Amino acid sequence: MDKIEFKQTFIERLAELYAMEVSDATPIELYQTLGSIVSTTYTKQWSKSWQDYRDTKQKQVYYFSIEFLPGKMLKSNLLNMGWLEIVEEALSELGIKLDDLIEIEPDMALGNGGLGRLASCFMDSIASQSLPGNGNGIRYRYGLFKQRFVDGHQVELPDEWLPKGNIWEVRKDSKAVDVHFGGSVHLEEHHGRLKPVYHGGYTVRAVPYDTGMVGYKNGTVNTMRLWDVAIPAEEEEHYRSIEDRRMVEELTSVLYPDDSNEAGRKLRLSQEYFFVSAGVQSILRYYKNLHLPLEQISRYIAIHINDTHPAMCIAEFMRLLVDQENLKWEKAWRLTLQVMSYTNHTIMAEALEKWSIEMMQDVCPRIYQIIEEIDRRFVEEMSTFHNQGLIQRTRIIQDGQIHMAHLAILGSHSTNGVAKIHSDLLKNVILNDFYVLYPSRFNNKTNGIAQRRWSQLANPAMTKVLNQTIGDSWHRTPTDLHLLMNFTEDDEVLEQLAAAKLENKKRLAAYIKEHKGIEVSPEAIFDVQIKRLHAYKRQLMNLMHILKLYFELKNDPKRDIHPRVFIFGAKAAPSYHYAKAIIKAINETANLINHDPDIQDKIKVVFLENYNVSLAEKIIPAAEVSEQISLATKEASGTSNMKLMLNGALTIATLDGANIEIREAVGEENIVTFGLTEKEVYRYYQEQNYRSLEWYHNDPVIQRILNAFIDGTIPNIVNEGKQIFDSLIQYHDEFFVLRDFADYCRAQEIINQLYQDSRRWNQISLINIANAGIFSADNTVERYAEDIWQIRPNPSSQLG
Ligand code: DL6
Repeated sequence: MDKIEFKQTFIERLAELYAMEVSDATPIELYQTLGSIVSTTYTKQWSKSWQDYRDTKQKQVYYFSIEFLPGKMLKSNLLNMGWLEIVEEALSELGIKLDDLIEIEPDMALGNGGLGRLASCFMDSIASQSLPGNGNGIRYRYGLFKQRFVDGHQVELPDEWLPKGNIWEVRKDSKAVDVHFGGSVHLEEHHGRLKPVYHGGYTVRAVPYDTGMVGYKNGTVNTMRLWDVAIPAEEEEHYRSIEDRRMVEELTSVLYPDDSNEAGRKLRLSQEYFFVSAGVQSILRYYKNLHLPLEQISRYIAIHINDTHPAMCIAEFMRLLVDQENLKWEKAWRLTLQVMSYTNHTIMAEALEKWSIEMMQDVCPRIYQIIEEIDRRFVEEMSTFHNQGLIQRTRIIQDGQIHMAHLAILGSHSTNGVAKIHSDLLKNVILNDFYVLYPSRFNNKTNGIAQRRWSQLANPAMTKVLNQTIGDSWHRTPTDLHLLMNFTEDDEVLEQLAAAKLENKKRLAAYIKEHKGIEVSPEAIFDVQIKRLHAYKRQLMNLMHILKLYFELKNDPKRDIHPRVFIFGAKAAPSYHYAKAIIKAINETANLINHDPDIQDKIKVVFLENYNVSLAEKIIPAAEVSEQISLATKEASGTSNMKLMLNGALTIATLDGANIEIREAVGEENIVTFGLTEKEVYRYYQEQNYRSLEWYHNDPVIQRILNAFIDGTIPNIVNEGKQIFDSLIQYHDEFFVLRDFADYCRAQEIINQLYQDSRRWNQISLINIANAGIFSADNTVERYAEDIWQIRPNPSSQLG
């Protein structure tokens, strides 16, 4: 569509939808009109992609994830359709600013952080690589809470994103399936086979809402299917009371209900079974419509289990094959293993899910029976070859608990970690027993990011320089960014990139002024830590370094440091009180420092509220320092490290997660590393000889800083300050903050020095951009497609 055609279509569509002219329409009406044109256009390609997959019976992958964090989709759809520039210009000729319409779109936040954003990056790249792939998740009515700060405390407000309208989704009642919960099940002999007989319980209807995942200029549009719940008309009589109805509605009401209590945990487990059962049933229905032998299903279908939340896919698939399709257990199990694969995203014990037997029996009794049988057969089979210790450690049911990671590993053909160090830790430490049993199942797939969103969409200023310098082949082939390495000595290019960065910094400075009332200088170093608030990510260490600088400047206002703005963005889980204490401490420190005239604006601290995908898109292009400072071994991969690097930030990093691969990519002189290594951390664990108290007593700098949390230096944090102080001293500093602190300060000083030499700094920035291509999710999903899912690009896509 050219500009004139688009303008004509826009005017006509606005008239059709609202009987209005452009001059009378509100931004919402204009946004809806644009959304309608975009979605009706790609709908043709959407059904074509789907028909291609079905008619040519291509193998498809279904990516099951309890979280998806797509953010806003209008601009990325426009980019992927190749329309962005034309639409921007055409709208401007009609007196409309595209950015104003984009502001209206809700930021779709059906996820907490890394895992959900990764799922959405993968959706983009799977479509962009013309791969037949679908998402499967939950259509939560409330997204992740909206974060507000009240007196420095995090307050959570509901994120009602749907009333504003979701122009991208299509409800498909004809594709609904029923999911049964509760009651009890016993087995009865029927024609020589044991069949389950269900008593009681209740049935809900799962209704899919499909959203098109538009590939990058390749005519492919895949599907992200999110399930909502409804009461089946024929079951109405069972849901008479408001209480009963509320129980059903709650199933898809909120993301991660509070699992600090029994009711919250039960709801969470019910959510997991709900989207698993709905998704697996609809896959099987599709497959049966292909009229292929069930025995061949793994040639056509792959199911991916994203973290353990969808691990019940394994038992649900077995249930359908055995109970419904009458397959023998052994054959069904073989097929299940071939179809399923699993990604582990964390080694943090608290995130490795376990459910009590009672709760699973209560929520989905037949699934429990199947898991019990999987476990029984595993123990029986292994007893011939392996020792009891190993079997007891790896079995699924232990001490009245069902270990979901064990189910995911034993019931799938592939288990992968998300960065080299993480995958190695899984093999050699965390899941070593499983690795001993099934070495060939383990592999690594380092994470990747949707690089077009994080460069072309988020950072047009940098994109323009790159396009002028190396052409635009990197849009489709991100490793072509490497061509930029030819310009490390080219002052003009270095200065153009620096000018783009400055432009982005000015924009962020204006945003900070508008939203926080804080004046920051675009000439200062913009130092960024953006990620969930968690003790292992050590936002606290960043805060301690800020306090160190503060005290030094108070002592010696002439101390030579380049002005720096420390920018934070992070949400803490609502029941994670320690993380909330750190938020409060950062906010109070910000207040203290930002208003202290002695500091002469040499340091500023800014905690931006409500960190989400849209805010990340504002912060990342302006960042110069990327804080990736988790305790080595604890961050599975990280992905903000990749996004920030792609935008030319220098990483200050521990040797953790994908930081290690970033160091390999850019070379040691273009990243600043510090801190304990994996080996050193494990040595401390083995020898149990880390005494944080000694580090406090022996280091006056640490002492001064920690005392500030409890002696009133940082105002208004009596309880939070004590909690933080105690975590480091009384509770032994679980994440070695004090141990790594001095080395972190050394690394920070290197950054301060490097910044003095602007040419060298600009070169480092360029080298980071040039080497970011390997972290494209296009690349990552290709590896999944070849090694794990065995799916191929659609031959009839425009790129296939
Ligand atoms: O793999 C995506 C992302 C990683 O980059 C992060 O390092 C990891 O923390 C995150 N894991 C999770 C799992 N839940 N927890 N905790 O979000 O996955």
